[in-house]
Amino acid sequence: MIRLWHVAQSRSFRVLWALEEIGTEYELIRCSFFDRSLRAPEHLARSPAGRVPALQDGATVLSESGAILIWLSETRAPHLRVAEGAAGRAAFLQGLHYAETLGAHLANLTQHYIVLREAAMRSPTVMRLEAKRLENALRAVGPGWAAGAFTMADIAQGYAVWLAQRFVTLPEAAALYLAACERRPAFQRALAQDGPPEIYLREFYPPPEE
Ligand SMILES: N[C@@H](CCC(=O)N[C@@H](CS)C(=O)NCC(=O)O)C(=O)O
Repeated sequence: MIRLWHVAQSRSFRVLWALEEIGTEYELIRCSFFDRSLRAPEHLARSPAGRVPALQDGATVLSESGAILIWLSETRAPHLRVAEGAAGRAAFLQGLHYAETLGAHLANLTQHYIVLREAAMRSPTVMRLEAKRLENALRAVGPGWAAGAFTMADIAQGYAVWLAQRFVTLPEAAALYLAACERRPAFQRALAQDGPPEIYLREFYPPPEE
């Protein structure tokens, strides 16, 4: 049985969505960023940095969302990956890892808007810069799937685009891409499982004025 440690709206949504795409049984363990449970020794044994996602699959434990997506595709869902040597492999790898280019900006914006609660701690310059850089990076996404057909690369990227809409106006191709992700029944099932939001409580976080 697969067990997934998850915080609503976080990167563990990628894994939740992937599990719904695969249609396999799993146990969802909902956690919170705000109750120190991710710093408990038993969670640190699963995730050395005290983060989510963490996944247990039999004797295997993983705590990197990209690695988990690949693991799940290799063990259960070959249709959600592009195998080594197959056409589209480079685009698959590019899409999977490009999600981290988007993710770096999203992490910085999340630090500024959510984690740094007092205005004096934040840098309006960095907030504007990160929003601009995110918007520019999003121009490389969509409207089609990263590797031609839908794969784990789209789960990695799709989550980033879904989150990005809280910080920037999506470029047209990225907006079409997100709409295609949202039309997937597995995405909707994952959303229904996600749990009450506790990180992003606003629909949109505008950049500070100059
Ligand atoms: N590279 C990791 C990053 C995991 C990560 O940073 N997760 C965040 C949620 S999006 C987290 O658990 N943060 C809690 C913390 O930093 O204390 C992945 O992609 O899985």
